[in-house]
Amino acid sequence: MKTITLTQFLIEEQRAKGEIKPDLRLLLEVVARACKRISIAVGKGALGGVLGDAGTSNIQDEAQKKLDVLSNEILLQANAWGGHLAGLASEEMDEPSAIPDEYPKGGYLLLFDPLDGSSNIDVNVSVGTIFSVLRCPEGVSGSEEKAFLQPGTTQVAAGYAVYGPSTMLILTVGSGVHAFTLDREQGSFVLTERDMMIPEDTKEIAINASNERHWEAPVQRYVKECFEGKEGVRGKDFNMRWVASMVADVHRIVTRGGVFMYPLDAKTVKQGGKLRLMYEANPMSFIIEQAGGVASTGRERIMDMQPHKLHQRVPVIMGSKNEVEKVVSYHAS
Ligand code: AHM
Ligand code: MG
Repeated sequence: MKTITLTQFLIEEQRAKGEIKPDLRLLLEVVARACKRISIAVGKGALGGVLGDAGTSNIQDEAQKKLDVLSNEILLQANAWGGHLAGLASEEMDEPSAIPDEYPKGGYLLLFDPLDGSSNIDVNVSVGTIFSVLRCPEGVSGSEEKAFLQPGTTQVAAGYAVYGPSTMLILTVGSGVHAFTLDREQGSFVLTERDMMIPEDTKEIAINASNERHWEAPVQRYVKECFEGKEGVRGKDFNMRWVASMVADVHRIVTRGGVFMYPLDAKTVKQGGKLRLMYEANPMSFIIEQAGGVASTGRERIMDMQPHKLHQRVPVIMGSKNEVEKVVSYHAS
């Protein structure tokens, strides 16, 4: 098989479609390099002394793991000097981070969840990095929150790295979704699947079912009907999977179909949902839509939402087209 590395893929895409200019290519390569470093740190586990709590908490009052803090540092350091960014924002930082004065600034904004699913770190279950790339609006500094408050439809690129049995990078620049697998011996990401497509139908749902009593009626109805299986109105058996790492659950769905739901519930209604719009829901929605799926809050397309704050939360229902549309139709009725 002919090996196509991430660099070669990005250059060839630019030649063919003109979408990946050198500064965007640099950005994506730098993010990929940072993900390699995070993959190495995650892979060392207890041997690297990186497991356990950092003893600090983030703006959402969640206890930070040592690897949350380390992954954030790796992404910040990697992206500081290249001259491609105007600013960065992260789940683990209260405010956007400016590019240090000694380095030139570029036209892009990078948002990330440095280590998603971090409750899984200490039990050796897959975690990941999620990222979203925006353009910095004219006349606004990339260290200001307002620069980042753009709907998901304006994303230039998005992706995630999943640190599982193998490390993979899944990427879109708005023309399909492509998968790269880390060749650990060579140290490079190699293209392993082009144009991933999510099947429109599925028999697999992903939801934290312990919240059932807190969900809204449309989600309760949908999940109940799935669980009734062959004997119920759906007339087929459904399977359920919940890793509690959005990256791992979404990766399964991008690979073989399914529906991922972290819907609005009575516990999170005040804050608008559990997952974060800017660096979790939007980039994952971009990937899902580019792979032929649908991503909704139940009431509107996630990527159409006009954000009003950086750490905004949002209900998330995404994955196989026909199933997500069914959940949305239950909300409408
Ligand atoms: P994190 O970014 O702090 O890790 O939180 C987000 C994670 C998602 O990866 C996952 O889908 C969800 O939280 C799991 O939540 P729960 O523990 O309520 O099932
Ligand atoms: Mg997360």
